[in-house]
Amino acid sequence: MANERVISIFQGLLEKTKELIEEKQITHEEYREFCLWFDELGRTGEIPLFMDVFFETHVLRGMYSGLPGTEPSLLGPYYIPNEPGLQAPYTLPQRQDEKGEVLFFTGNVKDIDGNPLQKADVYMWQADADGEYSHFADGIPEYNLRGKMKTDEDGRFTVKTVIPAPYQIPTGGPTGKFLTYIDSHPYRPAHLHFIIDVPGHDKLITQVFFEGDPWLETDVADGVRDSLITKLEKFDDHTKGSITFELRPA
Ligand code: MBD
Ligand code: FE
Repeated sequence: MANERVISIFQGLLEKTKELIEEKQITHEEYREFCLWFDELGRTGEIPLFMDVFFETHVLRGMYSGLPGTEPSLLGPYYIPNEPGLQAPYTLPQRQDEKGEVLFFTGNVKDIDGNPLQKADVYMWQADADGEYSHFADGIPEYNLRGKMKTDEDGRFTVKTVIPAPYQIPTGGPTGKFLTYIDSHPYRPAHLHFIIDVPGHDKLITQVFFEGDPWLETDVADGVRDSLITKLEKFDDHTKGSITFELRPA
């Protein structure tokens, strides 16, 4: 990043913060309390969580508003690189007794003119049926419910997984405490995470949500976009869902 840009952004941040402190006449006691809370945010490792919950959506709105193609959504704090490459027919790595309803999810990857994009790299990760992510909760195997796939000759992939539960921000930590202070609930609607990467196109980082989820309207991280909501179809022993991803030219 150019030095001037760093300077201009950091100066803006400082100016607005200083102004706010004086405008709200923040008390010395409030200031001291904030310092302790901020320190706790760092010590508990929740800075990435707090940032993505409160600010990432605004970065995306600034970058992508009005552009054609599938809307990006939050990368969030829980992506882990080097996920296992899976072989078709795809099943996300899961425990033998993995809880939750079986979901067959199909993604159709296209360019903005509707042409299928073959051999796109598709990275997927999600919470389990308890709303927990592997690598961030105890007792879940490495790379559980995480994997890398490729689209077929029709620009499509289908993966067998389980329906994730809505995600709850840990309520005991500083981010959860902050949500209590501001009278906000700690939930994100259930979602699947995707990164779709194919040469010649803008890498798409997005999420897919499910119609009828109780937290769609009030997602604490404000990551929901209408075009990213899919309607699940229930069958006797499984559920199906699908969405079309349209990638912009690079
Ligand atoms: C999540 O699972 C998530 O996707 C985001 C953006 C923030 C917090 C938790
Ligand atoms: Fe998530």
